[in-house]
Amino acid sequence: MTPARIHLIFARARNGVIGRDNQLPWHLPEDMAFFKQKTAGGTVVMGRKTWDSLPPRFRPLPGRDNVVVTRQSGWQPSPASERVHVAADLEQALATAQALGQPVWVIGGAQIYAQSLALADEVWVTEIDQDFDGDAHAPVLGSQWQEVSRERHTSSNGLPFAFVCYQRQPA
Ligand code: FOL
Repeated sequence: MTPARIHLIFARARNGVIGRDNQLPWHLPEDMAFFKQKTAGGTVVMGRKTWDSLPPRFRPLPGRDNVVVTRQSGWQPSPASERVHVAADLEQALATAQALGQPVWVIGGAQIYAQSLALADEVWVTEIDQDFDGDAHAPVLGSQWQEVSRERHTSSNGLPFAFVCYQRQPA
């Protein structure tokens, strides 16, 4: 069996910010809809802080298997759910995710993105054309990453952004 492809997905401000105080710094419903549509039917892999940041009514993210990475040995998701798996590190999380046989989406946060980029095939970035204050930053995509598509939009609140797909160049 060929392992499922690993995708990263995040939204970032012009200055690289992805989060502030464990929340998204912006309100961008069009991007949330895009995130939901992209990850639907797949497996989402996230760090424990990202799990904590999800709105309780969307925890676990519905219609997707959820894998949470934490070093805390006794950690259990609340609410308990058949569709939540707990992993002790990223390697174990990706093994668990790949065994489910669906597309794998790494959904953050900053620590998990930084660790998983080297293992990813494709990265979907919502690039927001404005700087935001924050304390969590996107990983930097090196020159091996090539932009393969870009779709420009303006949100209902006037914020310009683009859905951009990057693929790793074959070595
Ligand atoms: N990727 C992108 N492109 N944008 C994001 O905002 C984003 N956020 C995270 C990871 N990757 C991202 C992590 N943070 C929800 C909330 C925060 C979050 C991820 C998801 C969430 O509530 N999602 C619901 C949709 C809610 C709605 O429709 O308003 C879901 O079902 O996916």
